[in-house]
Amino acid sequence: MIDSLKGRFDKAAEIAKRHNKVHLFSHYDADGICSTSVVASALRRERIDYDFTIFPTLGEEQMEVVRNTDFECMIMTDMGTSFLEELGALGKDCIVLDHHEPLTDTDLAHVAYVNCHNAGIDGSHEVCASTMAYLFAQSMGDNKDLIEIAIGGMIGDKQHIGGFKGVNKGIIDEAVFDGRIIVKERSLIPPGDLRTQLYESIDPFIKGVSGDKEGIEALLESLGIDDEPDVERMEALESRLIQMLKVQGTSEPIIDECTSIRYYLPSFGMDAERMSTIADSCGRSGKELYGIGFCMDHGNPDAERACSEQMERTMVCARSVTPESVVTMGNLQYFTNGVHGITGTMASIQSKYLGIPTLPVIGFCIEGDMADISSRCTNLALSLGINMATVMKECSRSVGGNGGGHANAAGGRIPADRIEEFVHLADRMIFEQKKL
Ligand SMILES: [Mn+2]
Repeated sequence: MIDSLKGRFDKAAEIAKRHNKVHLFSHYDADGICSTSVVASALRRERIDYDFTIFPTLGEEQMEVVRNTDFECMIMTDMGTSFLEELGALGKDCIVLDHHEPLTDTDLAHVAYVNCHNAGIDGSHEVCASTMAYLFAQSMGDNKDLIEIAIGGMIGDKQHIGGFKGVNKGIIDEAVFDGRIIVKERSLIPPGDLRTQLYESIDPFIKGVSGDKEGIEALLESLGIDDEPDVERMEALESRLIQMLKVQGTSEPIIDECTSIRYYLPSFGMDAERMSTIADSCGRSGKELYGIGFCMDHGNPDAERACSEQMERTMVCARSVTPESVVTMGNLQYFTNGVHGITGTMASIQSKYLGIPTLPVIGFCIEGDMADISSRCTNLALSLGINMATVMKECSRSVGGNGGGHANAAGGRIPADRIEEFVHLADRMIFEQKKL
């Protein structure tokens, strides 16, 4: 089915090749940073110069930045679907590679729009922006090696959970066959420096381990583990961690999802989940230059340092989410967080590991008179009929903001003084969704 998009990718590549310089716009998460890096690498090989701007979201303010940026051609990845008309109105060459649900499928004169949804392919589970960027790169030239970067976006968007599917699976299988990616055994915690992996573990978030240095030391000591544990001790550690997850109330399917196959990236010399985390942390902490450099050059010490700093901030925030700080309503849970770029991660932790699994989680981050919203819900909540993309879109609009995303992970931006009103509308809408 992806073949039906080939013409669109070829047209996009043809447009890009007409220019000496292209401006890239994308999202600050792993998928945004990795898709930008894939596109930038493909452009660099064609000797096309590039510049980039990374946004936390795409709203009116960011569109103003786009309008004021000097370029003749731009490529937007991981966003743009909700602003196609506005992009067309710029009268410049715009290429949009997105996987979010399309509000329109316009054939605008200056916009080359490629979205997997237009070929009937699910953009929540089997194609992310990095997949789209990878396919675009193949229309630009022989760029199969860029899969080592694209996989970071797939993992960042959680599309590897339960095994890669559909288009992603086809691409990953080919890369594994070609030896560009090495498949390793399943494990709960990614391979790498043990203490770092335990400390920075978000998926799974384990109380008394994640972000807890003393907890980790006590745990390792109780199992007689030092720096280089043998297989047997690693197995004992893994069983203990699973037991801890069960005690904190994490469901079996979620534990099973976390115990995923590991992909080793030879040019990075690290596990793909680790690579994804570094790209994500750099993007979210405003160090996109390091993140993109790290992806394109297959390593960067500044990016690794930025990652530890961001993970430290994330862990402090994650540990601050306590039952007392979360408001539970009949059909949702919500909290407010003061640190930018972390709310989505906190919502995800609350949804999967700490909160009530049937209730979607909404996190607000207030900045000035606006509030950024990140929402998450579990597969269990999805199975009840909940769709957070609709909730974010409709309820944000009702209070004078905008929003959208995926059924299980969506966001928005609204006036901060209308949060109360927003949560009541959302609570009502989720109740209605469950009835259908
Ligand atoms: Mn994405």
